[in-house]
Amino acid sequence: MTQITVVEKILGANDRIALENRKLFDGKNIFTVNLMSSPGAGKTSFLEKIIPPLKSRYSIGIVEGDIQDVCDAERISRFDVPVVQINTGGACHIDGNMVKETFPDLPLNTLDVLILENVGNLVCPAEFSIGEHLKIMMLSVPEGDDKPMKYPLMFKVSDAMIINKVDLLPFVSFRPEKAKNDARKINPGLELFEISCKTGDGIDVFLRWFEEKIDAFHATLTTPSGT
Ligand SMILES: Nc1nc2c(ncn2[C@@H]2O[C@H](COP(=O)(O)OP(=O)(O)OP(=O)(O)O)[C@@H](O)[C@H]2O)c(=O)[nH]1
Ligand SMILES: [Mg+2]
Repeated sequence: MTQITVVEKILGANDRIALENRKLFDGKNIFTVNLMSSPGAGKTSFLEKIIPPLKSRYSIGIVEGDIQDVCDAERISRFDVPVVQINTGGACHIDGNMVKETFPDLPLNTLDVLILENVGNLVCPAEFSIGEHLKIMMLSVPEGDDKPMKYPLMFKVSDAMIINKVDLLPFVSFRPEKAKNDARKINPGLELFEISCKTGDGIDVFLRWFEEKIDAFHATLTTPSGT
């Protein structure tokens, strides 16, 4: 019982900070995305694919979350966009407070879109909101098509599931239809995409959907009734 009380308090504190973050993002018209997956599913590779086309339309910022090291932030910095690295020092997820601590290092007054690459983990990041508008989770083909049924919370809380590394389908026994059907059983509203960061397949379809989301968000907040 004692342990359950502690967990509830931690989540409550995080929810309060996430709400403050959300108010700040809304006030500054920054569409914010939490990108989650197991380690190595291809989150940074995906960002490397989508940043160049997005950059031509929007002012983009990236927050990289890792237990340690700055190698993902270095990969992103090649694209000449603002990037901040969070090192959790052992924690398996990014929480609202860690995101808040990046604000002094981000050009918040000019950003249109902020994307946070969470720590590679299919469990803990699903439990912590950071104040984001959209949660996107990535499942890569080598991980297996049983993941939605084994790690349901991640699929339940996400707005979109991206199946990555479809170029590897001929070499592994991953059934995309099974993964998609199981994920939709958990979350009927889940948007589904299939991509390969290696070949670029499916990236354009994702970008069309994503840009609609960004534009709809900015339209809402810039109309008089939305202010
Ligand atoms: N074949 C293939 N390999 C890919 C694809 N996407 C990423 N990879 C490879 O998968 C490995 C991990 O990719 P990353 O982008 O670093 O994955 P990540 O999710 O950012 O990893 P963490 O930040 O450590 O959780 C790298 O060797 C990539 O080159 C893909 O679509 N197809
Ligand atoms: Mg990465």
